[in-house]
Amino acid sequence: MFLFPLLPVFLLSVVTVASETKTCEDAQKTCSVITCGIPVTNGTPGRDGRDGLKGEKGEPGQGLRGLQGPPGKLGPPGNTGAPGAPGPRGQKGDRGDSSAAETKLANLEREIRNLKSELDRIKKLQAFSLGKKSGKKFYVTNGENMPFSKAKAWCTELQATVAAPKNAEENKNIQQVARDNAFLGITDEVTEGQFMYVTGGRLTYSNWKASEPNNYGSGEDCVILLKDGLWNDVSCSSSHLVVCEFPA
Ligand SMILES: [Ca+2]
Ligand SMILES: [Ca+2]
Repeated sequence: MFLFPLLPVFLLSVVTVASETKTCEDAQKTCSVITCGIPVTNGTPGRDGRDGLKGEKGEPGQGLRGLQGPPGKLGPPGNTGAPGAPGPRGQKGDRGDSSAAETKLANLEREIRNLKSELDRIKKLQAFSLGKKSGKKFYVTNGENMPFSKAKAWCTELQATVAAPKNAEENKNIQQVARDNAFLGITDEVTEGQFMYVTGGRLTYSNWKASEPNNYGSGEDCVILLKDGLWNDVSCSSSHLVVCEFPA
């Protein structure tokens, strides 16, 4: 009841304010808020309004893009990867030439067997032609006369030695092969008067002719087998038959 009489005044004020507000809104189109606020003399400043709704995202800026920088440093090498799976098995290769080598070897072996056989046959033929007995030394001459040094060289080249009889039988065999004066592998070149085998060792058998050895003239250090089987010391530089001796 107390407020009732004031209602018209209040309503009037509201109308007035509304009227003023409308006028201000119209005025805002052409003037500033401050200008509009001036006529309101009795109002108090409103409280700060709430934040408005979030605006739409703006357009990207139009600034100039910077130049591309230089490439960065090479990074450190990565870790070694795990080994890959084994590849597929390859095709079988061609057959090696071992078979060819084996064939060649077999041919060589056959050739050697043939050569050995041929050599044995020739040895037997020669032994037969010279009347060689099995298990006995083998004597060979080429029928030429030469100094003792040359005779020695010939026998050495044949991997033999100058014939040197160790007993009467061998002496006879050499005599039969030579059929003429032939050097024996015996000298006293090292110590005068002391005859030795050229292969080493003192004589174990001798068949000197009477009055020999006599070291005649300027000296005789070599020995020859005479046609009758007796021995004589002669000069080593004189020439006589060479008879080479091969082991039994
Ligand atoms: Ca002598
Ligand atoms: Ca003599």
